[in-house]
Amino acid sequence: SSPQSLTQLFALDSLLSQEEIDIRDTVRKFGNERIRPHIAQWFEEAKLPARELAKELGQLGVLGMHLEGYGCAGTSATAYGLACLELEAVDSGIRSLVSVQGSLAMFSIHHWGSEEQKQEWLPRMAAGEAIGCFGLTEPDFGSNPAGMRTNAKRDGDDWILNGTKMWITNGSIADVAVVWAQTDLDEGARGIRGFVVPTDTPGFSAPEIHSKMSLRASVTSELVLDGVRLPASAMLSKAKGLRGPLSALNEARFGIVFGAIGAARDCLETAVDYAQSREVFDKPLAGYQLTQAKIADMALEVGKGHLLAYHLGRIKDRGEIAPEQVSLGKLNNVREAIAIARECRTILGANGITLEYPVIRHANNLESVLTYEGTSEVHQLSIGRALTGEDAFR
Ligand code: TGC
Ligand code: FAD
Repeated sequence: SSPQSLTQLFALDSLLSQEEIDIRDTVRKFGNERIRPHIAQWFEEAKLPARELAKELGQLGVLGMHLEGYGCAGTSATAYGLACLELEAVDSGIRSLVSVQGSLAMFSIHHWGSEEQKQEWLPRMAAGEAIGCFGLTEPDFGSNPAGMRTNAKRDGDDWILNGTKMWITNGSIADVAVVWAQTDLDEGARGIRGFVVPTDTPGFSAPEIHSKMSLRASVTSELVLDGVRLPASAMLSKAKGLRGPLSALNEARFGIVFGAIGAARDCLETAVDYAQSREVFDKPLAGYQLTQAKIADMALEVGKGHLLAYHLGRIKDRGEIAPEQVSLGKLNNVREAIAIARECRTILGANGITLEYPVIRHANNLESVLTYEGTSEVHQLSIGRALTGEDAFR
């Protein structure tokens, strides 16, 4: 009988509106036509034409697409998730570019910034004419940002920032950095505040991190803040304490719930296609029960991952999503995606280790996705805390 797609098998489109399907299809077409033909080369050479791509992604309308006003499209959260899914089906690095721009940098300015900050940055960022980055992690503080050492001290009305941020996506290509720093405005982590830092400010530099074996089609950098002087107006005055950056993380993590499933789908489609044409012991690999068991089990997880993402999308669209619910999606979908990528690699045999197929690229990328935006252990602890009432982080 003729094979069905996973979307047909799970009747996934019946859960989406026509508008959501149209947005999904538009982003899929862009990904397949504009990015897919080049992505293996960009990954191999670790070179992403990010400035050019940002403008095209801006024209596509996906930068800050779920934000209202200031040139943003104002779509549903589910539509934003679907865009992430289609972009990550091509490469996690492209989804990262969009996540960091829209959900971390733009969201922080949109949610916590002054009217002047919004007017100055958001329209250009939505158009992809200005690129943003988000500096929370430090060399010694990743999972526990409360311990950050980067600090902002008053000098008259100005702020002087000193410190180092690490593993910052888009850092070296950014026009603006949202930097989180400890101040003496309050005690401990409650004193953490956000600053909007134009990257041409004296004292700011962003050396690129090289030799990554994962997310090679993505720019990752260190941010060095050496006496960066900013006016009082540079602070994100509405964000107080860790709630500021963690609220932005909820947005980006939500996109990853969808995105990771895109990478898994691409691996599964590649493996099914390969198994149908590859002959072993005189018949197609797809005709063996062991292969079909792998395919069926992976299809279950990809299908369930979609259902979980769509469900969380609906909860978020009602404005009711809790951080631990985002943790459920991020933990499950990234963990399953990485397992699927590895299983698909076995189906491709030796061909699976080359960049001729997307599978090993997705598998390697997903190692970063498992770690960033809260490691799987952080999300386990967040779910554990929600279910037991006990905080096991410390
Ligand atoms: P805790 O005491 O639990 O909370 C401190 C304050 O924050 C509030 N809060 C949240 N608010 C919004 N969303 C959340 N998810 C929140 N979680 C906590 C909380 O209510 C409290 O507010 P207030 O007003 O009472 O002060 O904080 P904690 O120090 O115990 O930390 C909790 C923990 C470990 C979960 C948190 O630190 C964490 O999530 N750590 C992981 C760090 C992380 O995910 N970093 C990601 C950096 S960005 C990145 O990776 C980009 S990758 C590129 C891409 O996205 O593509
Ligand atoms: P650590 O926090 O040192 O964790 C090491 C291990 O210890 C992990 O397995 C972790 O789960 C475990 N662990 C930690 N705490 C506990 C605990 N309480 N109990 C049990 N186990 C625990 N950050 C940004 O701010 N902005 C960005 O744009 C950004 N982009 C990134 C891009 C890439 C490609 C990568 C790889 C990272 C990026 N990050 C970014 C950083 C990322 O968020 C951190 O790497 C992540 O939060 C984990 O921090 P860490 O690497 O310091 O690991």
